[in-house]
Amino acid sequence: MTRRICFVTGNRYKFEEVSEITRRFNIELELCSVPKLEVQGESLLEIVFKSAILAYFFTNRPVLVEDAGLFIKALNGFPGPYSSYVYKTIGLTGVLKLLEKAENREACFRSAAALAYDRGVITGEGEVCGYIVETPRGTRGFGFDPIFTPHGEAKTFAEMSLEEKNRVSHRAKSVSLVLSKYIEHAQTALSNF
Ligand code: ITT
Repeated sequence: MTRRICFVTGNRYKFEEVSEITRRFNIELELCSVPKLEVQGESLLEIVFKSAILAYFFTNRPVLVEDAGLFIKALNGFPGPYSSYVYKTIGLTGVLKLLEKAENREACFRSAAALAYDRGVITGEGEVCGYIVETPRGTRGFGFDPIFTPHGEAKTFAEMSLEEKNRVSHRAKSVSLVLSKYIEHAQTALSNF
């Protein structure tokens, strides 16, 4: 049985990445036609949890929300929850400038995902750590992809195919966790029927 869920995002690259993951679970992903309401919160998890409930209120169908950020060690975790704003304002060049004198270039992408449906909200988190390269490389993906290389890899995210990025990414981890719990819950519900 093919299930359908809708994904609230304004980012088409994210939609493509997440579609590739949902296909592995035999789930068809659709773009939700509701605006993404980002509630202020302490953590990514808190934000997606609240956003997913709000989205479910509007759609009344299984709805997925995901939020991510880049946390740079030498900058005490900055830009973290401000990643979108930092990307739009100082961009890759600005971030590289902030790291000019840094000896430690380690950074982690973190992601939180939440799926709201008629039985509640399922959440999951994912992380991938690596380092910020000195010069941007690659043309694929979005955001900070050209300046981030995961540990154990030679390519930046922007040099990887979508499948390669999804093998290690923060988003693939959080979304896969949520989807496996969702399938498990749905199967339990059927067997209890
Ligand atoms: P939504 O509409 O889904 O919110 P968004 O682009 O605003 O899409 P996020 O809030 O999840 O995405 O992420 C905030 C920023 O963090 C995003 O604009 C990117 O600059 C950066 N970012 C998040 N995930 C990334 C990834 O996988 N690769 C590169 N940059 C990423």
